[in-house]
Amino acid sequence: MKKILITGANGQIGSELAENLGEQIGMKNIVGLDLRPALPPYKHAHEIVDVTQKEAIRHIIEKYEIDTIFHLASLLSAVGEKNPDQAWTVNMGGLKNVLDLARGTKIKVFWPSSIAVFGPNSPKQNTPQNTILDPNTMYGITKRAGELLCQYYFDKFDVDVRSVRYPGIISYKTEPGGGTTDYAVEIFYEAIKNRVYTCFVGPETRLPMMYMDDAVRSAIEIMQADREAVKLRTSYNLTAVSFSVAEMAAEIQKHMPEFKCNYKPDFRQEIANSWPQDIDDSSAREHWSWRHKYDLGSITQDMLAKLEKKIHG
Ligand code: VAH
Repeated sequence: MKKILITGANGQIGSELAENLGEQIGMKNIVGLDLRPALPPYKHAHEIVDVTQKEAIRHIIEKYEIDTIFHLASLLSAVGEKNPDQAWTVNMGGLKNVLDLARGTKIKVFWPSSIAVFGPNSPKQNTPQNTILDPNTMYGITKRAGELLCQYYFDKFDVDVRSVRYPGIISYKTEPGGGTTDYAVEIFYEAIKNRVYTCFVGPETRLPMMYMDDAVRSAIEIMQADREAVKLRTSYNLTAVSFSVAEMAAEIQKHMPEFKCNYKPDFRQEIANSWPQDIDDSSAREHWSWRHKYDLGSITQDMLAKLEKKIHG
């Protein structure tokens, strides 16, 4: 990976991936791409491009001699349910553009799928790599269709595209943008700001989660794995730890006894109910040695410490 393009560079994952990769290979070798101007502080090149415009992406690839693309630009689950047509256009059109541009080149592609590919009839516990996949959100449908597109481009055109099914991702640097798992970030911000949070899903809602440090490392590690080690070319189940909102609140109260979590479920409860409660990611652990580092305790400790500094200086 010498010259890296990150689409969705302003997003929750993109902004931290750019920083982490820039530290590894030099910021001069990182190009961010997004619909909006770069968010300060940034030190890499940044281009304002709509990923549904293939020729505009081609121009950036040629301009910077890109050899690796982390294609993160996407509408997430909650915002996708409010804008299903746009979710299809951006999520599927953007991915196909990137895969087409990689075709016939040596460009390697990383693309994040999601546990949203599972649906109401997928097993909820220890969800296996291969099982019923009946997503009932537009976001989940685009992620499952995207996985099949990645397999097709690998089989038919030898595009070296690699993918993981991310769980909910928790981070403090960039606020999340319209996902069902946003509650797992908002709860920390509200604990620091107001000592109280009203959660949009119920207390027993339990989903697979991952700290951003683990998420960024997983993307880099799968891209650095030997080609033969990446045996699955749809997408790998990936997780760190599962917990309920009530368990999160209790963990925060160990640091902040006065914290209170209230509950007012909205449309996102139904989305969360359709997803697994915990994931079997043994294929990722066996094929390319995936290992998570953060659990609920260390996530909570780091989030509260970092947000205290971010919010109160
Ligand atoms: C979302 N954060 O909530 C994303 C993720 C598993 C959830 O794909 O839409």
